[in-house]
Parts: sequence; structure tokens; C-alpha cells
Amino acid sequence: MRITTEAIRAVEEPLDANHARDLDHASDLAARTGVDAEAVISEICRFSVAAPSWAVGTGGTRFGRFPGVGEPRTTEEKLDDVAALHALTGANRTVSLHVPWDDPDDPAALRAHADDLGLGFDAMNSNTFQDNPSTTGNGRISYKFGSFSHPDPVVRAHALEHNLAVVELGVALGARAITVWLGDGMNHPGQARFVDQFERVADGLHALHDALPDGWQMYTEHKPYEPTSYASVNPDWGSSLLLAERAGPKAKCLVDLGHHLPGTNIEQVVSRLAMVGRLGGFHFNDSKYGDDDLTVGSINPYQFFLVALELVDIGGGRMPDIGYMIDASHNLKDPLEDLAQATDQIQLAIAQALLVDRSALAASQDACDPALAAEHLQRAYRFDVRPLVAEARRRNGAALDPVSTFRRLGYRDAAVAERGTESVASGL
Ligand SMILES: [Mn+2]
Repeated sequence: MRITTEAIRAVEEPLDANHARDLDHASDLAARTGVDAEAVISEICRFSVAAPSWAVGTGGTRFGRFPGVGEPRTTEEKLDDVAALHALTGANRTVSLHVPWDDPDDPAALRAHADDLGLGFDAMNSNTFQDNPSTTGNGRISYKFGSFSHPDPVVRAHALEHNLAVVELGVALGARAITVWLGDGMNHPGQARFVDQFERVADGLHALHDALPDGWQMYTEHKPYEPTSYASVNPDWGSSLLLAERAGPKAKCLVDLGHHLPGTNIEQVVSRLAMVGRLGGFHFNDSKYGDDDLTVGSINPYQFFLVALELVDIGGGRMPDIGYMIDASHNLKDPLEDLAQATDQIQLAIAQALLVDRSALAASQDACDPALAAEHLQRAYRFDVRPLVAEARRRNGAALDPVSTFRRLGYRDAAVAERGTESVASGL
């Protein structure tokens, strides 16, 4: 089943009159605070965030997984689901593949399928954090004790070979970046020397960097712990920056919002990385305790607003052209509903950030007036931007109310009819 603008309009016709009234009201309010609602709407129209191929299936934890129904059985069907999501949001124009969870036999055919759906390919994701026949030579080697950081040069060479194969696949698909998140590190003090592990990873990433095609970027993604429970090789933004600098100019740092220890000032991390020209991209999610992969904006929306404000500042009043991807795990919700909610949350936060009067904020900062600065932030954060975001979606041919419309259109029922109740998407 494909979701079309015509089908969305037919289902949403009863919403039109109220939407028009809400939009007028929001535009009036914005004008009174000196903000051009049209400029906000047009920036939301322009913005796009990649959907990861693994997130259209149900996620799980180490305690188990409760699959949904009608999950995509193949990478092609994952693209079909992303196309349905994009039809509803108008803001998911690309998909991010994960190899070997996605390992197409015929990349040209997969690219043609994506073209047909109006989708492109975003950053490729390699995987050396688990053993898999296609990445570890049918068990001849193992990443149990690391990949790029492994003491055995044969294992390190294999990790590089896998990453190069992922780049080659990405070239065939028209992607322009690879994200490297490593599970390398230690579970036990004394297991390895910190410096040895770091140097080996730096060498591996440098070799990968030097093999990147023109126009490609490599993103280093840090995470403080898990799967390692004592020390990750790339635990924080500082280490990620060191690795990117050692790798070369095509290497940038990726900020996954859940990959920080509690209390980390993520918006400051974003500012620092951008300041030195090494902010490469984002993985959007939210967390309460650790790397919970919850819906972005569902736990700490104010922090997310502040992150969006940094981005708009870096972009000079628009979202900078870096990599954006949703990286969440949908263990209970329908994956497409959760992705639609995540996309909505991202659009809302950007709209709020765009509503901040940045020159007035700068004046209050120069005047050492934190109370006035807080007024500017709160005025934007408390503004109900939902009609502006809905209008942006409508102008993109998408839905005013993505989740309700997804349900009314019966997409999941149609997927179950086609794919069955037992289908399980590949991935975690
Ligand atoms: Mn991530």
C-alpha cells in the first residue's frame, strides 16, 4: 500500500477548517512577537531527517523482544515503510541503512526501488559490534575482544575491509557518508591499555578516511558505555573529536542525544564541535536513565529545544546542512507511529528555536541581563507552534495529523494482510 497526498486530503478534510483558524491565530501571535510565521513554515518545509532502516521494525532489549505485526521482511519493504512515513510527515526523504542487517544482493535494483518511492540514501552504518557471517568470514575471526582496537592485526584488517565494503555499497546507492559507531572497549579494568586501544582505533579510522571517495564524510559516534561496561574507546565528544582530527578533514563527530552520561550539557557539546568545524550529524532520541532510545522530545523537550536553538544559531537562522537521523527503538509503539511522532517533535523544536528573537537574545547577553534572556527563550518555548508545523506538512503534501491519519488509512492492516503477523524485521 502506498500513501498518497490525495488519500491523506480525503481523510483529513474534516480537519481543514479548524486548521485554518489555528494557523491564522498562530501567525497573528508570531507577528506580535516580531516573528515571520511564513519564514518558520518554509524552513520546516525544507527540513528532512533520515529514517533508519532498522527502526521500521520493533526493537527489543537484552531481556527479549515482542515483535509487532506486519513488519517489513526485506530491505525493499523497509523502504516501502519509510515511504509511507515520509508521505505522512513530508520530512523523511532519506533512509539510513545498516550493514549487514541490510545487505542487498542487487544494490542497483534497491536504488531503483528507492527512486521509484522518491527516497534517497543517507549515511551508511557499519557494524563491527557483533559477529555475523558476512562481516567476520563465517566465524574465522571474532569481534568479541574488539574490532579496530583488537590486538590481532588480522581482526583489525577485517574490520577495515567491512567498513570499506559498506562505503562501496553506499557509493552504489548514492549515499555520501558512513557512520562508525564501535562497540570497542573494555569490560574489565586491566583488560587492555587505554592508549593501545585508542591508537589502533585512530589508525583504523585514518585508513578508512583515506579510502573515502570524493565528497564523502565519515562520522565518529561516541558512547560512554554499553556494550562495554568499563570503558569505551570512544566514550565522549572529546575522544570523538580527537579521533576525527586524527582521521582527517572528512571526519566529523556525530552526536547521539542518548550517548551522554546523565547531566551532560549536550547543547554545549554541540556548540563546541561546531565551533571547531567538526559537527557532522545527529542521532535523535531521548533518554531517562541511559541510552534508552526513547522518542525524541518525550522526556526532556526543553533540553531538545536548547539543542535546536544551538543548531539554528550555527546555521545562521536555519538548520545547518549536516546529517540528521532518528535513532530510536520502538519496543511498544507501532514503529511508524513512533517515527512520525519523533519527526513531529523535531519539527516542533526547530519551529520553537526559529521563534527565538536571536538579535534580542544577543542584546540581553551583551547587557548581562539573564532575566531578559530567559524571557526570550520562554516566549518561544511556550509558543504553540503545532499549527505552523502542521501547515508545513500540508504544504509538503503530507498530513496535518500524521498518527491519526496513519491509523485511518489502515496502513498497518494492509501490511499485515501482505506480510502476515509473523514477519520479523532484521536488526536488533
Ligand atoms: Mn546512534
